Amino acid sequence: MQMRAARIHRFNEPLEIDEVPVPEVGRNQVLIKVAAAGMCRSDYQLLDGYFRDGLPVELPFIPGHEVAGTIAAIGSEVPKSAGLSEGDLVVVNPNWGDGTCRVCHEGNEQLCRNGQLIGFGPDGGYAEYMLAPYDHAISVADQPDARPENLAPLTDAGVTPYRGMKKLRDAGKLGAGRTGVVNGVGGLGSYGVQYARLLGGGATVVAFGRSDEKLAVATENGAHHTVNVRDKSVENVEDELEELTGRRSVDAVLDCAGSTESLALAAAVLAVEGALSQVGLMGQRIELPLFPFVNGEKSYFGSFWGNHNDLTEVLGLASQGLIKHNVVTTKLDDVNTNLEALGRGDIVGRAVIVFD
Ligand code: FEH
Ligand code: ZN
Repeated sequence: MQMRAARIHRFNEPLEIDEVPVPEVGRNQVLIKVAAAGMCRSDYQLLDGYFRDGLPVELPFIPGHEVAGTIAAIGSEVPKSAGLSEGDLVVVNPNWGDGTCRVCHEGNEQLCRNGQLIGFGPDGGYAEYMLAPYDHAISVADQPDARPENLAPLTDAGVTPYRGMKKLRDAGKLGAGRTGVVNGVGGLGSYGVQYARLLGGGATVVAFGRSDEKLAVATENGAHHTVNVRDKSVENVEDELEELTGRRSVDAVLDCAGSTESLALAAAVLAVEGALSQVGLMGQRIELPLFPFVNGEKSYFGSFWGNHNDLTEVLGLASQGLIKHNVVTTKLDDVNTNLEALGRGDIVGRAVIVFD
């Protein structure tokens, strides 16, 4: 059987929509009929060569690491105890560790140095079918009303800021009387704002962004205040913060952009004992002012994607109706137009490819 798949053949060139064989399910795998595949800025960066050294891939291959779909076939050695049946709606936990190292044993497969990330080597979800190890298919068959286009982005855009926000919460940087900023309100940040409210323990939530349209979404998602930081000096932003919150500094920042500018601003507005949790990955380097970080006992957390438990927690919140989805559906044929828009930062919310 053949399927349609958008594949990267060469860096910096449009993806090609090819007819390729549907992959055969291996003994410990499930074959998933993809219903929805989220489009991430990392896919644009994958194409432009950002990950060429860190995550070398063999071309051609199929990107797409945010996947929801139904089980089309189950491998011969998948145990009954996995509870998977053909036709079940599942999401794919996209990080496949080797299962043997310390971080895998801790449950942090996304940090495994011998691991694989779907859509960054193993073929991903920009196709009608894809394979996944059976223990990375998380059934949502108990949520029959859940829509695949809402579920798929939860596996990255949804879970990545969740893990980053948990680091701030667990470090005691949120809570009543404190201010938390979500810096960058694109695909990840629009969920980030919601977690600042859900996990913030009453913290005041401020969204920093560079587009009024995206900031309006942040307000709908629960931000108490927004600051459009485009072309503003640190002093201008501090003035606005003071007007909005009564303070010129903040206690926690979840940086969902990762650009040189976003990091510089985050570091500049961080109060004594503040913490910066970094999930965005636009730039190349982290530059933090050393003395203020040392004598103000400020913390920096790198936070990468999410583990199985983070993802099931996010799915749990979504099933209780506690997460708002900001999704723009699209079709496989429009993949290149959407990738270009992602590169320009023009997508409000998450673009998700849906299949019939
Ligand atoms: C995926 C692979 C490599 C770097 C970053 C990403 C993100 O999309 C995950 O947050
Ligand atoms: Zn991603």
